[in-house]
Amino acid sequence: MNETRKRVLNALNESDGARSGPDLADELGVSRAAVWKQIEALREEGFEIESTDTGYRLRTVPDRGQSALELGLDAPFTIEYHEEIDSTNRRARELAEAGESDVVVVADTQTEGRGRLDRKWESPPGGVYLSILCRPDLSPAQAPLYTLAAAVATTRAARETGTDARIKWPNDVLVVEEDGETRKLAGILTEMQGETDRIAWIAVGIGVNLDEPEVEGSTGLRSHTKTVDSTAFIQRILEEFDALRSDPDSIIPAWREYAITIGERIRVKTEREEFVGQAVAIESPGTLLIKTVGGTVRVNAGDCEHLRPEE
Ligand code: BT5
Repeated sequence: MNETRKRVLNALNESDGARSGPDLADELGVSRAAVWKQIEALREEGFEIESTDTGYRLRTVPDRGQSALELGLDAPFTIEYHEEIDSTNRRARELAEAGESDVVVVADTQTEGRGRLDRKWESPPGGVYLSILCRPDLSPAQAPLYTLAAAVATTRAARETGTDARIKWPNDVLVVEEDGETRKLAGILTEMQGETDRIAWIAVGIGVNLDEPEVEGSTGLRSHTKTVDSTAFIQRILEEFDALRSDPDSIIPAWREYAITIGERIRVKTEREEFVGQAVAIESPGTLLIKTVGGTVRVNAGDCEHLRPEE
């Protein structure tokens, strides 16, 4: 958000009464015209700002949008908001190539939402689609940690709304229904550009269903909880993600807390191989250990299917 706009909005938001234009201009060290311009811009974004005899008063905040997302966000990200975009990950890559960092691209709907391996991510309007672009001081081999961090952050934010969200290795956030079936609530797609010993940039894409999409085996947050404030929900994901990235040692223990994969009989398909066995552990940076008849194998990436014990 424009820095002056952000400060005008914060000042209005923190004030109990109305704030006069000259007063705001003095406090922020900008011209009255600049304050007025930002008030108009905020109104265009959907903020209801009343003009009274004593000045401006903030009445309501819009449900979505860049300023609403940045207001009160306790994480050092700039938001780029789109009502519609092809893919937030595609846009994050473009921003990365332009040298940006710590930007989150958020969209209300995507026309070409992507899953892993060129799969499609259904992105109807009113869902949560975001990509966090950052430049961590990590080696490319440690990148999976960020996927796990995103899964933990999403799971925690979903659990705060009252949904019993869990994680399936490596990147699915699921809800275990009463009949024992699992349904996919969110997916994560991490893309990056690596140098030999350091990540140049990483874009962590997170898609969360609010309403249930027309995809078999999927669910939405609103099927489990009556009201979801999508702006607050996105902010909680970003705040949790930021806390986890600043303490990378906390990521794997947090992931284990919510994971349903460990101890399960699973089938994992990697690009070239397929393993069936029992998931016994996860190791940094996200390697799954599977006990198979031929011995214990370690896999870093793949599609994981939970099997019934007798299969
Ligand atoms: C994922 O892939 O789960 C990663 C999804 C990442 C989406 C986000 S949205 C913001 C950012 N921008 C993007 O363009 N992408 C990211 P994967 O594990 O490959 O799962 C894909 C499979 O999930 C599909 O083949 C479908 O079977 C299923 N699926 C598609 N849309 C879904 C949805 N909305 N909800 C649940 N399942 C879905």
